Amino acid sequence: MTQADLAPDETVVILTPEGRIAPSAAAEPYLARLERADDELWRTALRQMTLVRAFDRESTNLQRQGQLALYVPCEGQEAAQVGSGLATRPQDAIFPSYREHAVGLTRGLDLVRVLALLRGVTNGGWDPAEAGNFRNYVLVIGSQALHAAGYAMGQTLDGVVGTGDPERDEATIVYFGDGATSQGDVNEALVFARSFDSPQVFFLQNNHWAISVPVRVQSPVPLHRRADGFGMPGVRIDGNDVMASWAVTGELLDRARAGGGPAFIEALTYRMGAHTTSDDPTKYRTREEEQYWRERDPIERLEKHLRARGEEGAFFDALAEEAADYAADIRRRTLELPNPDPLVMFDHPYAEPHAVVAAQREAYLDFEASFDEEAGA
Ligand SMILES: Cc1ncc(C[n+]2csc(CCOP(=O)(O)OP(=O)(O)O)c2C)c(N)n1
Ligand SMILES: [Mg+2]
Repeated sequence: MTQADLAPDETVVILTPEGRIAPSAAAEPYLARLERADDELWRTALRQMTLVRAFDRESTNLQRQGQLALYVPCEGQEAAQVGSGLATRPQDAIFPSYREHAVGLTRGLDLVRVLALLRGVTNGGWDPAEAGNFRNYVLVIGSQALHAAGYAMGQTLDGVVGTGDPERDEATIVYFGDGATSQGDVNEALVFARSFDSPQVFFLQNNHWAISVPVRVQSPVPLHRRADGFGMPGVRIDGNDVMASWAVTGELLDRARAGGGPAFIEALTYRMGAHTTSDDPTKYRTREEEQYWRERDPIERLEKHLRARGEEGAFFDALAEEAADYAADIRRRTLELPNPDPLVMFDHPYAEPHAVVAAQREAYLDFEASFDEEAGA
């Protein structure tokens, strides 16, 4: 990864790493939208990014302390996620993979539900209807792209696309990673979306790694250019620039809601931490690369911008305090999550009784009973 990858002619950059508004040539079509944003929006964005980072670090600690089976960090990707999340409208449908905690926050998801999932005390995690239509996480790489494609086709069939009523028109946004672009599901979803001109935005977070496989192995060409082959616009953004993420996603979601069809966004970003808490990135990547991205931190650049705009220190102090309280509250509520009755896991795989599940349930009961026998012996 070099600066050349952020070539201004191909990448939408609005807020530089130094916190200055200096739009690249590719940003030109999105600048009118930027006029609609005010400092209040950017304060909201900074607040959400800061809360998620505190959540991320607290959750990593919880996993290390044996309180979670696994944690999937999103540190470094907050701008891509918060910017695009804030660009959605309440009626839109959001299909995440498993790292989109910050998008969830923008939609009103209580992030304790993510930790309930990773603590293994819930099967699905949350009810999307109560979480801003933020759908459930999936671990099968790329599968959500097809779920989203089907949902978006349904939005067209429901007649909620291109009605001209901005409160009514809907779109779907699906998040996936650079590794997922090699999956059949993602490619099939792109074909379907364009064939049916569904109201769907494909949001790729290119965090440069699929566990230990670098993105250059997934694709010899910049991934946003693949959109051309599917017949839809492909826009690359500086994914650590919350303004670029917000403006481009907003523009392409508007287009989709109006009946203009699907579009593809490649957000260039970086997974600062491990793939998950089961991974050790020191085995496959260099300190220099990590340092390069540390210097492009999405939160720091927005903070610099707001300070330059005259935001007082008291705002940042209050935010730091709020983030610490938020993390402490997440910890407390995670430790209080009730353990479900283990037999519940056999209740829902099928609507009707099923012989294999019944046998597994019996085997589990025998297993449990064996502890009583041991204790009695
Ligand atoms: C179908 C499938 N194949 C393999 C895996 C194992 N796996 C889990 S995460 C991952 C890498 C995904 O990388 P990417 O799409 O770039 O997403 P990121 O984790 O970087 O956000 C793989 C191969 C899986 N979960 N599902
Ligand atoms: Mg990746």
